Amino acid sequence: MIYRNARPSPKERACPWLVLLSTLLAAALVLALVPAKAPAQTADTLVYEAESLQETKAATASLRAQGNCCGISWSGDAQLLFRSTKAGDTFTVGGRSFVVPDGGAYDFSAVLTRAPDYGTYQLAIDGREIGVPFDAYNPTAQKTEPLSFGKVRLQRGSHTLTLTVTGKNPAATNYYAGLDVFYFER
Ligand SMILES: [Ca+2]
Repeated sequence: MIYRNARPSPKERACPWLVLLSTLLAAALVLALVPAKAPAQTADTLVYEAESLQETKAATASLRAQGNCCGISWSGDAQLLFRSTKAGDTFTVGGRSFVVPDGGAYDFSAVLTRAPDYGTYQLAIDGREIGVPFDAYNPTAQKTEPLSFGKVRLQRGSHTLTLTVTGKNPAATNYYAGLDVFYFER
């Protein structure tokens, strides 16, 4: 009768570790490939962080990048904060920081911030209003899901984005505005 040695050979002992190692490597690869919730920059999707549109053309009140705060984690860890104090306050940004590589029709959407001291405002691209005024009031600070503002036709080259405060919700304590990130999808 032949008795097989119950102890595994060194090669056999190594196998479970190899299997474990390959499983961990595979899991790490899968995690690395899981897409983020927001659209990613591709040939057909252009992504612009609002706070990176730093070439300011005009602003009637303080305009600056604001890092994560108030329990909100923004895309790129920042938003563009406009500390407007009245209806009619406006700013325009863009130019060299808002360049579209290929002309065409794009669906424009934006992640915006709502807060107790935020007003109502209208967005415009290249001076043309897009969508309806957005009421950014909310009893607590939070960012929105990507909100659709409709289609916009963009020529290849640089563009501008304008925000104009139109008023505020009666419950809002000020006229501030906060923009996180913009998406243009063909
Ligand atoms: Ca951002």
